[in-house]
Amino acid sequence: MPETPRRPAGNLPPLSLHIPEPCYRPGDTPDFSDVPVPAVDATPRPGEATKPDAMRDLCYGLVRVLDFDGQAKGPWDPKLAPERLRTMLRYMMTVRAFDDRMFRAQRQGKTSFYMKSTGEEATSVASTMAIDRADMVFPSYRQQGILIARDYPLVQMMNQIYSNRGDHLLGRQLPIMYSAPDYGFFSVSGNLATQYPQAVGWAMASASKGDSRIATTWCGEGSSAEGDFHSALTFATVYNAPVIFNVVNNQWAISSFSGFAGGERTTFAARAVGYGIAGLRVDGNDPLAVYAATQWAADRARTNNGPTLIEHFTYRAEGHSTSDDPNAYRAAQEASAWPFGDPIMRLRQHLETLGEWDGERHEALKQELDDLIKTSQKQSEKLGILGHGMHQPFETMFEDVFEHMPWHLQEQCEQMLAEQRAKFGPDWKPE
Ligand SMILES: Cc1ncc(C[n+]2csc(CCOP(=O)(O)OP(=O)(O)O)c2C)c(N)n1
Repeated sequence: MPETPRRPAGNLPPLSLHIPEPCYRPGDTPDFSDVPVPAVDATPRPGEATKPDAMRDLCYGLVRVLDFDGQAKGPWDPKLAPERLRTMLRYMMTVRAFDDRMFRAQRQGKTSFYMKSTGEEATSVASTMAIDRADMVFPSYRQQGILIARDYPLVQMMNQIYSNRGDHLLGRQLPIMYSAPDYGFFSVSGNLATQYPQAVGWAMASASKGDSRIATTWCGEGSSAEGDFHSALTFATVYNAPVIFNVVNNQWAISSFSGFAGGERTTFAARAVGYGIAGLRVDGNDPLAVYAATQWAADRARTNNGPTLIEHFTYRAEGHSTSDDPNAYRAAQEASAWPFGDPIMRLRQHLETLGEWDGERHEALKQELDDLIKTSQKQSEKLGILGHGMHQPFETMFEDVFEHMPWHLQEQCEQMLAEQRAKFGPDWKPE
């Protein structure tokens, strides 16, 4: 066999790897002027049954509705009534007030952990308002806005955060990893992206039963590099599962910027192209755009036209969690320099532009919500906070896993009780 002629190795450059590096580090002045900001009416709205390959451009554009003067424009305007817009604003402001209060509670030592969603309130609240209450949601850990938009009791959220006597998860989940089956909210998992295949499985079951409910799921752009993300998309496209995949691209995965998940090469919405799934890229700080895109995807799923991947282009305005200090790895002014502003301020401005809101009402609502959160917190703290003894009774940690407690758990339970009696006296009894 004649050998295929090859370029002499001596003429080739040495192989090298590209190591992504964020544009700005602490001390730098961020400049986002190169982030494309398409006009509000520049992105067409295809019909909900459009084939994925006929709408690829939407993976590279940006669905927008609100311009920076607070006007709603273009084909994606969902034309919501002012009352509905005010409800959306109230939920988003509740999330922010809740986050601020619980962050402080962690700093005061009342809980071990908290995660804020500051700047991302629109992505969870507006999309929850665009689906049905009966639809099933498989969230990540930064979607407290879903529970709040489904009117989940704030005191119960706090009980979970404090792992106190009122925590119906019995202190077994990390704070903020809620589970609310009655609210169509699947248990939050600490293992990134596991909720993606679970959502697809649920959606497939819903379809195979001939039901009308759809599933939605969430992860960050960093988690889109997980294997689970990709197997979920494969199953969804193969079986045309009625599911909406939300990728919240908040630019950072703890201290890794989006480039480490592939963000330098293409958009996260474009992940959909390879799977033959519809993809939409949305301004995640524009609550009306988030609402409109979700409504589009929900209609598509409900009419058997298949799954949709929505990239919410946004910015994580604060630390990853209470265990993180973003000043160690990113420029301090990034959040304020973000070209798409703050989602709450944008909705407020829109309502004011419509003549349906004003500064006085805004301040009154803020005060009302702060009071509500404070009252809820007081109520929850009566049932205990971290380290004040009112946690779940110890022995419950051995219960509810097996129908009949196996011998080795019984043995461990007895050992624990013996240790408690040795410490507190022979009369000590579990409460
Ligand atoms: C399988 C797995 N790998 C790593 C981690 C540690 N971890 C927790 S959150 C996180 C960052 C995720 O970032 P992203 O998906 O962008 O979501 P965001 O926190 O920005 O909302 C990492 C690496 C984990 N919990 N699970």
